[in-house]
Amino acid sequence: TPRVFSGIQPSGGLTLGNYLGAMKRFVEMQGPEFETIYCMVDLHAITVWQDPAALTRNTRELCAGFIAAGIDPEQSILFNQSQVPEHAQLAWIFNCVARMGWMQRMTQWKDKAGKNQQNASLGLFAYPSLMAADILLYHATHVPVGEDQKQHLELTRDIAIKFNNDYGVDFFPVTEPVIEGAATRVMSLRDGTKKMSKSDPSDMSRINMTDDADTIALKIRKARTDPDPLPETLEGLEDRPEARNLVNIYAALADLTPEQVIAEHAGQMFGTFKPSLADLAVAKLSPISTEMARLMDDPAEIDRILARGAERAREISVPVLRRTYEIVGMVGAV
Ligand code: AQP
Repeated sequence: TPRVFSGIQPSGGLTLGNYLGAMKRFVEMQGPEFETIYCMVDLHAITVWQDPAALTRNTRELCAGFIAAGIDPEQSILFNQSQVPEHAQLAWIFNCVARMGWMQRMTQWKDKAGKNQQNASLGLFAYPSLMAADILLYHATHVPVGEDQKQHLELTRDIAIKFNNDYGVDFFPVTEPVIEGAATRVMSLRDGTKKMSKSDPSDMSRINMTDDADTIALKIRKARTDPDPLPETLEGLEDRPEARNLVNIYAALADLTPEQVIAEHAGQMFGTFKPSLADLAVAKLSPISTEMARLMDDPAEIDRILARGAERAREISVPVLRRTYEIVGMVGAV
């Protein structure tokens, strides 16, 4: 069976962007067709400063989020990255395969490092190399992600190809990004040109998976829009990024296409559309947040689930790393 791998950073609370762009897709891919492996990528999170206590709490809360959204830790392998040391070990090998120029071209690096690149962490620069290790350690072929991760996945392919060429092997597979659904790029509620993000300083820019019903409704009501009604066709949303974003969110939550949403709501003003969207969002998200809160009452159980997940992950990662070391020529690898 083909293998799916993906991860989410415990760098803050989960957002609606993470849910629609990634987690909802993870749940949909869980089934007999794929072996599914999902990871809290704490090593990625610390590429920018994380308060230690917050990192611990966010990692457990993210695990609760996975389970509450529908990931079954028996069926999928669900674990925390730093508990499987092979990720960091393979990343080092890939740091020696990848080229500086490849990393320099990454838009996430440019965005997150900002103007003062000299002051960004070395880890932030090497982020895509660790991500390649995450994926290739499991020989995963399918990687569900939001649109923003497409470039990193292309780099994962480049690393796999270069490793195979350099060492004359056919060891690492070429991975396929799975970027599907109506909301592969959920935008900020305050600015339709910026993606919704955990680390945006404005809490009004995002919907958090832990927001209560009133907060969700308030954020949607206050979301930036334009004064025009919803158009008759999707083309009418070109150059209206905020309107397009709300339609996409509606579609993804309702499991419809944006075309279907437009067909149902054509001609509506946002004063009418926004309350429908808020009701839909609350109906879909509050069962998840209620379940997250319940799971968070028992952190010891979450830690047990993560420990068991790490054990299962290592059944795959240990032999792959050993074989990699052997290919590279490291003494003691066999
Ligand atoms: N706005 C988004 N729309 C669609 N998908 C999104 N993802 C993130 N934001 C959106 C997808 O969620 C997965 C996990 O993302 P991540 O936590 O690893 O990192 P990120 O992309 O950097 O997410 P954030 O929320 O913006 O975190 P910070 O602020 O810490 O950088 C990925 O599949 C991503 O595509």
